Amino acid sequence: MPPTDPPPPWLPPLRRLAAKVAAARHVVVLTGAGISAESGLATFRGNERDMASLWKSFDPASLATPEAFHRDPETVTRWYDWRRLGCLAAQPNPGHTALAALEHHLERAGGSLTILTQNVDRLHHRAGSRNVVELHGDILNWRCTVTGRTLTPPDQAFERFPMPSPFHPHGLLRPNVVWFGEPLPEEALQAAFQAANQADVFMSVGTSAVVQPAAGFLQVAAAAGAFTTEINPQATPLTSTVDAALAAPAGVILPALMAQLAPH
Ligand code: BJW
Repeated sequence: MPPTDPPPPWLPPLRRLAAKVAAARHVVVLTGAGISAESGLATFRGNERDMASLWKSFDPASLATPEAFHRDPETVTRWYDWRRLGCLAAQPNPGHTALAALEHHLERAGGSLTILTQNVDRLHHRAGSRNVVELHGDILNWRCTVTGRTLTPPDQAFERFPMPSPFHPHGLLRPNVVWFGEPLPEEALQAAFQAANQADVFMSVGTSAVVQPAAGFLQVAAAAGAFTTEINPQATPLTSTVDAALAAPAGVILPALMAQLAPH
């Protein structure tokens, strides 16, 4: 008999998670930049060795705030337009696809999957997920700073920086994202609290869990009795609090979870 590799350390917690998901009615997944890292999009604070973290070259406080936009709209607009084009060029990866499959799997059994995403890249939608709550908005649509009306810019780069708004003579276009110090969209916030309170299983996937209020939803779910889990190669403030921590990439664990639930 040829020697076999030892099972990965995440297999026992994965089996526990699969058993909980199989028995669950409502599953909620909070996602962060890490789930899109395997699509080639840089994270904000991750310390991946093979890709530049967005925040390594730019201080977040200097770009992701309304004050930064008002102080230097050209730099902020250029940075977001560059990222917008990167998101359009990226493709969903096996982690996104597995979550879309999990939604179908749970719905066929009368249950539900809700994705609470901090990501603005729309890759969950493009993978086929339907029940997606965008906590921090999206980068593909932009809105007028005066009227709030949104539009979808063309697939190529903006030609002028910053973009004047077509909706108001004194307005600028800004990305339809949530910056530090801005409130999350009320509808998204309410949907997130409701989903977290009803969750039987809550998974935190690919987020450093340092940005509030998103990072707090896992505790809301735990207080309401949910089984909690984290999928992240690196430890976060949530790691020691969850029922099962799986220290591996989302693109490995989520397809493996689907394989446990629906083996072919
Ligand atoms: C992998 C992987 C692989 C890699 N597989 N994993 C309470 C206490 C303290 C402060 C606050 C508080 N409440 C509010 C605040 C202030 C602030 C805040 O949280 N600050 C903290 C940083 C201290 N929060 C806010 O300001 C929020 N607004 C608010 O609360 O408003 C209240 C209000 C009410 C009424 C009136 C006015 C105000 C808004 C937060 C907005 C966040 N915006 C950003 C930018 C969005 C636009 C853009 O994309 O540019 O959102 S910041 C940035 O961080 C972005 C992300 O969504 C967010 C979270 O980052 P994420 O996704 O976790 O990424 P990383 O890079 O941090 O982590 C990646 C992880 O993936 C790593 O752990 C890797 O290990 C892992 N990983 N490969 C799995 N293959």
